[in-house]
Amino acid sequence: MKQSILTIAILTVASAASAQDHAAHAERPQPSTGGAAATTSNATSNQSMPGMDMPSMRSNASPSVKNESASVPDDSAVTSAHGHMTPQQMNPSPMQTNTAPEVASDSKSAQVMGPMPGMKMGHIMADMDGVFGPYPMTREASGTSWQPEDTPMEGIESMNGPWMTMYHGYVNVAYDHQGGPRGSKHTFAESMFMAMASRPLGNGTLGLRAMTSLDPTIGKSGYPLLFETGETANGHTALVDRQHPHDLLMELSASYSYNLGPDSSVFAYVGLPGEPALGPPAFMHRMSGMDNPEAPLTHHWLDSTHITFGVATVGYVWRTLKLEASSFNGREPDQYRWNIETRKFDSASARLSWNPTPEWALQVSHGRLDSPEQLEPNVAVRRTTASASYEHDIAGHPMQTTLAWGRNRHDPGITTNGYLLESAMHVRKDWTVFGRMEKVENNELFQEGEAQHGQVFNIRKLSLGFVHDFVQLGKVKLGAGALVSKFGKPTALDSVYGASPTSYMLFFRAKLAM
Ligand SMILES: [Cu+2]
Repeated sequence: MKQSILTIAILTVASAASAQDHAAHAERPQPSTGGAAATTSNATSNQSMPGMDMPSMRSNASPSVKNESASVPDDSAVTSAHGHMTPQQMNPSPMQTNTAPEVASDSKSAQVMGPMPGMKMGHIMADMDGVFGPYPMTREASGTSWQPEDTPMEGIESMNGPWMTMYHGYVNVAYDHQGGPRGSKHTFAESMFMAMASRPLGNGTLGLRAMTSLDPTIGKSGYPLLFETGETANGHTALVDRQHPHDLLMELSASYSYNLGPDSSVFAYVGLPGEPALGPPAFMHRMSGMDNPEAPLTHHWLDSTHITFGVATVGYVWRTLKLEASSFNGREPDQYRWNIETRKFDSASARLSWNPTPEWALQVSHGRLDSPEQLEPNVAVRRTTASASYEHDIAGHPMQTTLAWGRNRHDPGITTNGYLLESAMHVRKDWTVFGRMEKVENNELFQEGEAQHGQVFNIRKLSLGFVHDFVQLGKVKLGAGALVSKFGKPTALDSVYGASPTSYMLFFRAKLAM
């Protein structure tokens, strides 16, 4: 465990150091959007959840061009404080990268090319305005959360009249082996499919989003995952050492943002289900975590509210800051995974987000979940989270690291903390390596009636893995990957979990890609 922690620490420090190298950053590989088969490491790994505002389209053709233009003055346009262009300043040829990626790597020649009507939008998207305000849409992640703007994008995008649509999705077929006496084996498929649409409306942007999952096919008790707890399979006993499946419907939401000025907006977001303003972006939507097919142990300390059945959020954006508040149904989904649940809005949260530079996304948030657990309806949870995500390149390879802390204060009851450090790096075109280190104070490892029920145990977990996308068929990339996990725990648990259990997963992945 110590060696592994050292490895991750070295990796993080090395990447932070290398990110200081601005030259390397500017040489980030260009997104190539010329056709289904033309993909780059930049284009393959991330899922932002953008919407797009055509009239505020900015001139730069890609995130990397954007970075270059900071040092190469662009006399064709006067950009605003955070790099946006007004509609009048908009370069008439934003489509050029779609046909000539090699030309697009030279921002000057890109700017003199003519428009290519009818071309796919491709990674122009990366420079569109967000759904919730006038900032780069690459800042937007799950729900109304923010990620670093420099996060590379992927997804299948297109324009239909004033509507911009975007699709993301994947299916992981995994063989899961959790070690030790409490472990077990299971083969299952987990999946997510998301469709987004947005259009300008008045002085703002209308956004719609739908997200579904075929996770209910895994079965009510989900898949084996040592030390994972939360939710229930039968309505009587808690799920322990298993990750619950997600519901068929993970999000059905609508939003409207109104621009108050060139760099500020107000917005409203409603979802059934949806994600309240609490925590960092959900694990399957942040680049640092999305390639890992396992749910984090910290899920119920950080981002478990991402599939809330009933939420309304209002927010205010000013430049790099966002302040938002949500009212929502705090109850976690029940064991019936195919339906929509409704319940009164009994919970509330607030979040302050700050993206000081394109590399960083910071947030602090607090919420009161009135009665989150079906099995403990009289217990409320006050959840506090803080997180920092850092996006950077190492010699042209995008890497994202997230550090997060969450605290659940049970009322009545005890207070527990969860910590997460995770990184993912695209080491080569179509290769991703990832690592996740967590520590949680878990008091739910034993069922009612068992001697150690309610006791708090310090659990640590380290996972390392990779995924390789080995072929692309049309808009579907096929990949294969593996990860292995080791655990740290008090010796008091040795008789239950074994002295040193090892878990691993082997998985095939199909995902939508440009
Ligand atoms: Cu979840």
